[in-house]
Amino acid sequence: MVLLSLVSYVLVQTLGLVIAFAAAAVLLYMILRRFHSRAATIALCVGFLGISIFFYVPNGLPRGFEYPSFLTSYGPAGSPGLPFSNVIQFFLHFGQFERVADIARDPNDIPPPIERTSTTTVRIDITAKEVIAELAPGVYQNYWTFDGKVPGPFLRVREGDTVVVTFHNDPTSLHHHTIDFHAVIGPGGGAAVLMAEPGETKTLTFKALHAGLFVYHCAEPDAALHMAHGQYGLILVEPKAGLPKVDKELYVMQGEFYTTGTLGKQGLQIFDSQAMLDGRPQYIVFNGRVGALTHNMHANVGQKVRVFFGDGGVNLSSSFHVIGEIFDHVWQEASLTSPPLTDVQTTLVPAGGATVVDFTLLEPGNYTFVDHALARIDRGAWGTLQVVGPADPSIFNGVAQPMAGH
Ligand SMILES: [Cu+2]
Repeated sequence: MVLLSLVSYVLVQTLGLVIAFAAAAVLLYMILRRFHSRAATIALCVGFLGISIFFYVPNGLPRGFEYPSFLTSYGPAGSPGLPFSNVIQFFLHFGQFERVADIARDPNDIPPPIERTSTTTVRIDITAKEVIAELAPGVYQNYWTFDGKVPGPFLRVREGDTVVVTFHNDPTSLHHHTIDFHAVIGPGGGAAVLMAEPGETKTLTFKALHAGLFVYHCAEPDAALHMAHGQYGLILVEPKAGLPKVDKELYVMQGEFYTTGTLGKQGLQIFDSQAMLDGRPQYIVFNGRVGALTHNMHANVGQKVRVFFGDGGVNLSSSFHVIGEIFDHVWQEASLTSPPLTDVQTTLVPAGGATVVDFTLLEPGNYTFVDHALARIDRGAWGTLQVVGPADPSIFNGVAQPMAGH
């Protein structure tokens, strides 16, 4: 069904226009023939076709085949377009991609805080996998993932630890993949070492020298192209003294998806490289898809909540805000060795960056996480923390009206 919708989309976009122009040309020929000689009619029809092609090729054809192998790139390597042979490969191997029922990483899927007081060797196993999943109801995306979810797994180590990463590129992948850890000091953040062909396994050992919350992402050229398919995650390097205790931790990452179909267009989507270069995503979401965080974030009045928030981009910075809350602490740009800011409403998170915030829940109700460039909530960038417990009228009192998302 999904494949059929894609095929019909391409046919309608590309062949539909050709057929329409051809039919118009035939009609034109029949009309002109009544008034002109054969030679004059043919000359007029050729002129008509020439004008049609002149307008159609730059507008219709690139949209129809959208997979732009033709894009120019001045980047250091690769192109944001994909080789046209990938289209054929994709259809030939369409059956081998795993259909993931829910691409969203559970925001509660975080390893517990580190209790040990000494350094150790931590072993991490990650698999790059290309899958098909829903980006929004009825809208399907070919995701490139770490461990089959977006974002990739939340990794947690302690400052000074030695980290051994074993990276597999699943045999069903069509592309090379790798990982650039922003927590690594060394060429490419390890990307050159971990570069793996489909079916290959690579290993990297690094020392986590700096505490902080770091983004990791695929850096296989073109890196933006891979990140715009969902390949990013966070690695927390806890400071030696640890972080102040909280009652609940949540893992949220913002990301963009560039589809040729406009917002809400059903079926399997073709990636729009030109929109990515232009920085015009159709979807801006938390944890991989529209609606990923609407039902799975719960807490109680009196609890202190920490959010590890990262921005996978690939183009946009995020103005992270929780509606109805004030951040008690913001470790700005996820620097855990600097003192946190206090009493912050909205914090700016750069593409390829992160933040750590905590806040205290004083009133029951729904608290909506947003990118406060608020038009982006219409593209999917929101989630809801549901808080239960006793109300305190001395802090907040009034008759609440029903309000979606609040
Ligand atoms: Cu990749």
